[in-house]
Amino acid sequence: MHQTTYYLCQIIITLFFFMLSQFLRLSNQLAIPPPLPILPLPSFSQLKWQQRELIMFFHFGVNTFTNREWGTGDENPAVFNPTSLDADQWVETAVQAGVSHVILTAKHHDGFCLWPSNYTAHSVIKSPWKNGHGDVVRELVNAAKPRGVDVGLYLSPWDRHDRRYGVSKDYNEYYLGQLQELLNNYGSVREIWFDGAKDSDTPNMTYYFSDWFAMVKELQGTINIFSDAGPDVRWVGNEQGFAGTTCWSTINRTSLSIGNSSILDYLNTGDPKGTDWMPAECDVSIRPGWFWHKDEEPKPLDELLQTYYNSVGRNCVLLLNVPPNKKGLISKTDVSRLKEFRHVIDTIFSTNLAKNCSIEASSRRGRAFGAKKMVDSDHLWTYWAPSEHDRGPYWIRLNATNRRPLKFNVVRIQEAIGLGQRIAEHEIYVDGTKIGSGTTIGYKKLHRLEEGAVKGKSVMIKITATRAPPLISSIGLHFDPFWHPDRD
Ligand code: FUL
Repeated sequence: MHQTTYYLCQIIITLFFFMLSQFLRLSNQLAIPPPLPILPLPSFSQLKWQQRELIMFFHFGVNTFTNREWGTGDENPAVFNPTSLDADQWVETAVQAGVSHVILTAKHHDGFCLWPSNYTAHSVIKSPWKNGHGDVVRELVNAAKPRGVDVGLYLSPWDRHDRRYGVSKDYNEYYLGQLQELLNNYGSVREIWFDGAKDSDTPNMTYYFSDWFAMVKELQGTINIFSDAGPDVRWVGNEQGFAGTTCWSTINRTSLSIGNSSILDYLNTGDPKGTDWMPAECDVSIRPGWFWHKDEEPKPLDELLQTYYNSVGRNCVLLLNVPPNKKGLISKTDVSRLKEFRHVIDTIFSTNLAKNCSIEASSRRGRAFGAKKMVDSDHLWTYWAPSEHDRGPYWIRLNATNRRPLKFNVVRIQEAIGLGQRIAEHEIYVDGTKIGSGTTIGYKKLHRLEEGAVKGKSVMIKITATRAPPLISSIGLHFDPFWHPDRD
């Protein structure tokens, strides 16, 4: 062969191999895309809502001054006269409790409006507070905004004052007018609460829910509508603040209606076959009543903490009511109980023993979906995913990396719910012994271990039933010093 041709061949061959190796390197570097979602999925606003975990409710109105829970509607607006209302103090209390969203009863069943509505005189306009120039909704919004706290409003459908109640068209016009006032004039409103309560001798009323919901979505693009039947957030089915041990964020909306007591269990557990994403909100009061009463005290810390486990720890958001008192302030006892509450939650969850463990899993989808993703700081969009060939049971194992055993009494598991809720059954083993089991996980599952503190060198979570391959975004092993199972 001619020497020049020989060199040319050499160059071409070298170039070929060089390009091949570059191609292989590049194709190796390309990330494997995320797995397909399993429908239904949360909306942007539902995801944001879920991540808040804790929302604060403010029940405030004429009942605060009359010592009632349900006003009659005949109250004289003059009774509403807080001596030193300070919405800054309410919001500050919320912030210190780690809350980024508060909801106010703009109107409760008594019909008294905390804002100067144009469509009724039964409001702050007739109150001596600020000589009739006050507006509690405005004060709350003004206090919340600069602190980055979002606002929601409760507008009771049942109205015991207004004479239009019982005349469907007239009342629905009135109600829609009030919705427009609240959703047009106070900036961004993140949740609207449609309560289903009314007593049995109330006149029959057809609420035009479709009109209400359409109007709400038109006026506030990022709002979540709460009611017994959603459409964005569903009631959990009780007012003690607990979800079912099985709790799906999915449900069939067509099986739901507002004020229907036969669906309480369904609301409590959701439905793995549900075609609608509609997570549950657990409403409960820090005190026995929803409104402030001078003879009531905040509940003990233990009870609040158990409520947290039974709501946030069961894939829900806890809507904790903290009622302002007659002065228009959150009472000192409640402020300090909330501080304790936040302190214990932070104490329990600030240390995660899983972070110091080595982690293995039954398989992985690719490097971007490795087991380590379960102990990074992102609790939603980075996650472990098994290989497509893994048919389960899926498992994850945490091994202590030094000689000391792990000591914990809480196991936290979180699914990457942005791609749907998947897990239906799981088990927990320590050094080969089964120490717990459960059903759904969802955004967050907290297992407070029945036996109390457990010590071991290896913890395995086995996922035994799923709607689709599991995607786990976070795992935690925690120690809860306030958990004394023997005491109960
Ligand atoms: C219930 C109402 O009747 C209570 O007064 C309270 O507002 C609670 C949150 O919802 O249905």
